[in-house]
Amino acid sequence: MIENKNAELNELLKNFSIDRKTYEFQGINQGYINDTYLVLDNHYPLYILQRVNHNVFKDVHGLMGNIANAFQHLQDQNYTAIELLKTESDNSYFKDEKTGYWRLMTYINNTTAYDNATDTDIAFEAGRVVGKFHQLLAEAPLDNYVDTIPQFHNLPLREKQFEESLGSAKTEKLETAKKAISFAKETLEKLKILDNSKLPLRVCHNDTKLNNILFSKEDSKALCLIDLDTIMKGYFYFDFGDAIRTVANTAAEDEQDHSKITFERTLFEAFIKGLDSNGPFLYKEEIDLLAWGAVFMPFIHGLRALTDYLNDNIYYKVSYENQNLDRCLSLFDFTNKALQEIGYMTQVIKKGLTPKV
Ligand code: GN1
Ligand code: MG
Repeated sequence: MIENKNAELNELLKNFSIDRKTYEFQGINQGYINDTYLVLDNHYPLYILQRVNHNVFKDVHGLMGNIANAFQHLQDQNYTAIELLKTESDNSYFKDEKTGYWRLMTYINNTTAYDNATDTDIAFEAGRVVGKFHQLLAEAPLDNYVDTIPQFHNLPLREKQFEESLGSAKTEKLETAKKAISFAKETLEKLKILDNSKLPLRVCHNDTKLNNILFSKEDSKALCLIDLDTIMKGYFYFDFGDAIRTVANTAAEDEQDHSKITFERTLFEAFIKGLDSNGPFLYKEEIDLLAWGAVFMPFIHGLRALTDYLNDNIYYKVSYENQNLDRCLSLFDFTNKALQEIGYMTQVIKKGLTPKV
């Protein structure tokens, strides 16, 4: 079976402009969406090969265009560039009739990613590199970016999908998820105060959880952001909140023991310092809403996980039946903890970040 898979993947690689060799492959089972393999030559890692989930990403051509556009701006001595390897016909991805869309990227050696921040240096570096990403993309023309998942972080849309799942879910599931459902309803009401109308749209990453940041094993510096499928227009608080839900929280996204879930103030403060180390790049209106991002993002992810649980796991890959519910409960617990820190976060943000004028 594995032999077959290797042969299949080697066959696929023949479509890319790289040395003709027999490569080895290691599956990377971290993501919930795409299939990812490390490509090795004689045990030495060279590339990352990915099949893009076409069920989730309808416009792969547009998605790859977004990445290529962003790469043109993500050039800086403090930001490590990733490259896309071209196909034999000079494309940035290959479409296989049977298995779908594939892309190949350079693997950056001696790097690692963290699920949680274990110390303030990691949190600082995460803040610095998320800020750098935004600073470099601040001047990028927005019209060049298509919406790879339309309304990805749009709460009214996620609310509608949640309502629909309530209508079709099995009675046992509605019962099991009772607490989560009532927290969702309450919090949806609270978040109605969020007003995006004064915020500038930016090119965002839209999936800035900590393990999408690559760190150097040599000097522990954050190098760049990976997993670029959701690069598209958005608001800065999306990227801020998605980072905070994993940087300031020391527990896993599907942690079942909620006593382990904490909002770590020292990690939050270090992240803000890291953001600020880039100099001012955010407008006052964005800074004013930032603390809510740290509530909004864990909540919207929890809501999506809950919806998928009620829909019998049709969107996320799950490793056991109730994993989506566990993710939801853990994310909602952190949402609640972040809600209690709104006043504190607002103060730290106001003191720590200088608005761009
Ligand atoms: C999904 O597969 P992965 O981990 O890159 C999801 C993100 C979530 C993440 C974890 C396109 O990303 O929004 O942050 O799971 N991506 C998509 O919850 O839905
Ligand atoms: Mg992703």
